[in-house]
Amino acid sequence: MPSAIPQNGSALHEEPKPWDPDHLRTRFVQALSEMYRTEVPLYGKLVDVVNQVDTTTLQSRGQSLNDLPSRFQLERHGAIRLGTQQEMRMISRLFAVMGMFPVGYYDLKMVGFPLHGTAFRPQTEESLRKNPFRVFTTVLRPDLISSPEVREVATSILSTRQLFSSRLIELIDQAETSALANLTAEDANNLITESLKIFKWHSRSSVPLETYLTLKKEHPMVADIVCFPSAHINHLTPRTLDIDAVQAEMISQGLPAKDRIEGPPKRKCEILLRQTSFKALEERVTFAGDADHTVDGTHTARFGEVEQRGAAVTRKGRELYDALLAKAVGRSEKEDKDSDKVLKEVFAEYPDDWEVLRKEGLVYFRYRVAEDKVPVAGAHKLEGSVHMDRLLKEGVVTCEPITYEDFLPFSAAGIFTSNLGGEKDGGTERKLQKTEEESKRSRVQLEGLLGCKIPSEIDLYDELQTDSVKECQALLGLSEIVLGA
Ligand code: OOG
Ligand code: NI
Repeated sequence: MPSAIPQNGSALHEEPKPWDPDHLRTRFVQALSEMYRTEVPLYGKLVDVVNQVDTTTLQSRGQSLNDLPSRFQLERHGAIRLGTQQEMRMISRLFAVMGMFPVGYYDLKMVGFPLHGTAFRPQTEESLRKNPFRVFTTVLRPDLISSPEVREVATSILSTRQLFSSRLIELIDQAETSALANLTAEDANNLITESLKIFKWHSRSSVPLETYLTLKKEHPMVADIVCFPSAHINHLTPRTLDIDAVQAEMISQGLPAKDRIEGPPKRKCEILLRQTSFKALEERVTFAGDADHTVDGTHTARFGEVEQRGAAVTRKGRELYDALLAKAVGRSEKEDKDSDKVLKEVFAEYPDDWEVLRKEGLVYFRYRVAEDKVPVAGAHKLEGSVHMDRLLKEGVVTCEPITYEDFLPFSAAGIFTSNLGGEKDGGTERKLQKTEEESKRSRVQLEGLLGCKIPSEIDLYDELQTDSVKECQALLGLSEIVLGA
């Protein structure tokens, strides 16, 4: 069985067109990462730690960074928090130009935040292979602001904010309506430059300190969203091969690391997503004062994160993950024991062998006809309906786990919470309650804001797996390949 570590799939391709969405996305991430490194030098240090850890990890396997697929080294995610439906609509139009579309709904109300969440990301296998960059995007839910006065203040400030320059809007309009071939390389450059303005940090708040403090008292996220002229990127997250080593290294180099790694415990067969971060910095901000005066203050929002990605799990696999996580959270609260120890104990129940995970239908796999096996399929006396297990056993087909491209709401809440400023990890209650009806209503609300349906991430993985089985079927000339029992 393969490991979750991607194999080198380098493909030679021609010079990309300036308006190719995958190419634009890659240019955008590179520019964003450079900007954020300048704004938050500690993020640059984190990237260096990740490179150092990955190099050592690869050396121990007799490999080097060049052996990783190109997507791995480009790989990042970022996060932004928006204020209004108009902002959400415009960002989804911009991200679409870069080949990123909303996937998955994250009900953050369930974990104590007045926000809807989704991830804008590429959806096709090819786009993901080129560059899987994704943006965890949240939008304020004014209906969840408990004080009517605060709600009024927040919505009125946001109603006049203009995140998108007129040049950017013009370019998005053009990209949507005209043939992309008519857009020049210079237009593409402008799109990147104008986009960066949305995500740039402003150390000058657009409101007086008093307003900031009122909003912050309601919820620190409300202040972060409402009080600034941009939707500053609040973190960027490189992917690593060994998150435990990065966590240890952050601590030994004196970075203000989060107390613990979110997600499943360390396993042989990595699943889903494990994340940690260095905590948000307290930064100097000036607030509007009387007449020409400004007032000094601080704001805590921006941090650096790191992630280790494993395999995408099926619905059954996700249910097991959620159930074990809930059990671990319950037990560590009751027993007041080291929560990582409890997590490890509880997760012993989650199979940790690729073949078992596959046979039990817990993880999604990408199936492929072994390169040298296409012409000899006949020699294997394969016809009609054949079970996948046989094809794998005879080496006619190979498989590898599909990488998880998304996020986890409970982990996200842990990341949010440790970056609110001044609180310990887990300072805000993180409940794992099942309120499916309510979540469904919230999802529909966000779909209304976006003006489109949000596909479930699990359906997309299911489709990728099914398509790969169909591809094998066609190549081998079989009428059916049976998966599962
Ligand atoms: C987003 C936090 C969630 C993740 O990786 O789970 C997140 C935010 O702080 O805005 O980025
Ligand atoms: Ni993140």
